[in-house]
Amino acid sequence: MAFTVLDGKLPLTEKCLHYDTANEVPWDIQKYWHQRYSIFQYYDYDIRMTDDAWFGVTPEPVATKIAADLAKFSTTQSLTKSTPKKTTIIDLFAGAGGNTIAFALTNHWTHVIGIEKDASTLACAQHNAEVYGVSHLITWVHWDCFEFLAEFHSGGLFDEYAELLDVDPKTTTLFMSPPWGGVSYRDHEVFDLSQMQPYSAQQLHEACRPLEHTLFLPRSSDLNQVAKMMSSSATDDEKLDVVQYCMEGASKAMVVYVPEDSTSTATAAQDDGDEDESQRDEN
Ligand code: MGP
Repeated sequence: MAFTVLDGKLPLTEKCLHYDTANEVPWDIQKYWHQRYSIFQYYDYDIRMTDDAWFGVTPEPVATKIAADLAKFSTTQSLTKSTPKKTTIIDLFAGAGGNTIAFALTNHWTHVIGIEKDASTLACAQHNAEVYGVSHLITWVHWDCFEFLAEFHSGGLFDEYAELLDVDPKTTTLFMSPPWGGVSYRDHEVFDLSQMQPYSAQQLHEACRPLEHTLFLPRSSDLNQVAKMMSSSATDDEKLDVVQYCMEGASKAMVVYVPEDSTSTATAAQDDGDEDESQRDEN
């Protein structure tokens, strides 16, 4: 697949849909369509989604809270330790744009980059960013994020796109909201992260290392696996921030904030009583 930093908009395709009424909506998306204003509050302003994107898009209140938390982390350096402050954020699975738009809306980042390999989904994201008035703040890359990361780590990527993609890995934080392999995670009390499809959590983590990165995972993900997986990304006396993001009293996802570096053993901490630190109810 060719690497393209977009200087303009991809055309909307027949897959970039906006459903006005319930009877237009495929049965397996009905539940999400009924939550459409929690997903995008400006849904009625012609928000576009592919049918696949409905399953994985981050609801706006959650995306907004994560964006605020990442902006805060980048200034307090609780995530970045003594490494340079982060000024660029890359959303590696941009999807229909929920998280990327939220990052842009913070007005915190010098660069917000959204990567998406499916052209129709990316066209939706670009269109949705226009609806939210932030398209001028986002650089879109039409590419596979693993290929992007391999090039990014090697440092050789950007000559061709120096103007559009002027970013330094040292001041970049990565965000991944990957596909989880459908909704079967709900069948398990504790979700085995090695079973995530098509990419295991370990594979995602390895692709991002050694850069600071954030993983958006199923709410029931196995914390022991998280701790083990991250054992080389934090020192013994550090704790990882692992946050349950909630709406209407129920968790939507578990988010793991992984610091830069890869040295010794980490402790995955999930405080269950402290509103500020772990259990955040968005509504
Ligand atoms: P859900 O699995 O439909 O559970 O999505 P929900 O809404 O609690 O439904 P219920 O039937 O359990 O009440 C929960 C959230 O998980 C969604 O809002 C998405 O943000 C996120 N999500 C779900 N899936 C299947 C994916 C996925 O494949 N990838 C990503 N990144 N997020 C997902």
